[in-house]
Amino acid sequence: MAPRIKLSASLICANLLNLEKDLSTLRQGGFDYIHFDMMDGHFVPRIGLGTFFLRQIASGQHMPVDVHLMVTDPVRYVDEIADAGGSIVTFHYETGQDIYRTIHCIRNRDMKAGIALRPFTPLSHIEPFIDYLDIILLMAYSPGTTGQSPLRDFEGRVAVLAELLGQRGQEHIDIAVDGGVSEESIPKLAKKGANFFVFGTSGLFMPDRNLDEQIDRIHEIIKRL
Ligand code: S6P
Ligand code: MG
Repeated sequence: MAPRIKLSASLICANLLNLEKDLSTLRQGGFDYIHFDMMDGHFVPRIGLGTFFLRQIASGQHMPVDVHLMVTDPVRYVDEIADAGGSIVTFHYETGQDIYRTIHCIRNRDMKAGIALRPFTPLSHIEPFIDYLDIILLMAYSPGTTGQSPLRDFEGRVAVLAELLGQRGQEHIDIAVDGGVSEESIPKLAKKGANFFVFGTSGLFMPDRNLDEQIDRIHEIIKRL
């Protein structure tokens, strides 16, 4: 059976000055996760959120934290993330590191493990690892930034992955989409099989919209799926 819809809010897109209030609003508004983008300035050019910050966010007990590792050497950070209270860790296939070992390290620390993919990495590359994954995260555009245009026919890519999981009898694995998730894109992505939505500047943290109202809009859309 396909997993239920899950909502994750990308912390890097939030207004840090309103953080305490906004995290409570997200939790009360039924968000499932805080999406925590870690960037090392090497796998992607920017430097992003780190584990000191993760510990504070995770111990605030607002929501579980889904950590998206955009770093060259994921294994190096797994213990720190576990100690800091992370719940899900996705790392990029394109790191070229030992994928199976990385998954094993994450699961060994009782966290859920996922592979993330850049927009043009062939889905066939992750086939050997599917049976060991809890989640697969598809990036709609190159990782490391926010507010970019999604890949043309990103929905088509989601459909191919959903079909692949179906063929393998692994429909329970979450299909996460990250980048450009909006009121307009959710129905199209969900129809093709995405169930885990990472929200950033396109659909949640919007300067001209009130967060509570935007969460209500998201729920309205999800109700109609
Ligand atoms: C991108 C990062 C994402 C973004 C978020 C942006 O490098 O992994 O998690 O924070 O997806 O969303 P949006 O709506 O601004 O494209
Ligand atoms: Mg991300």
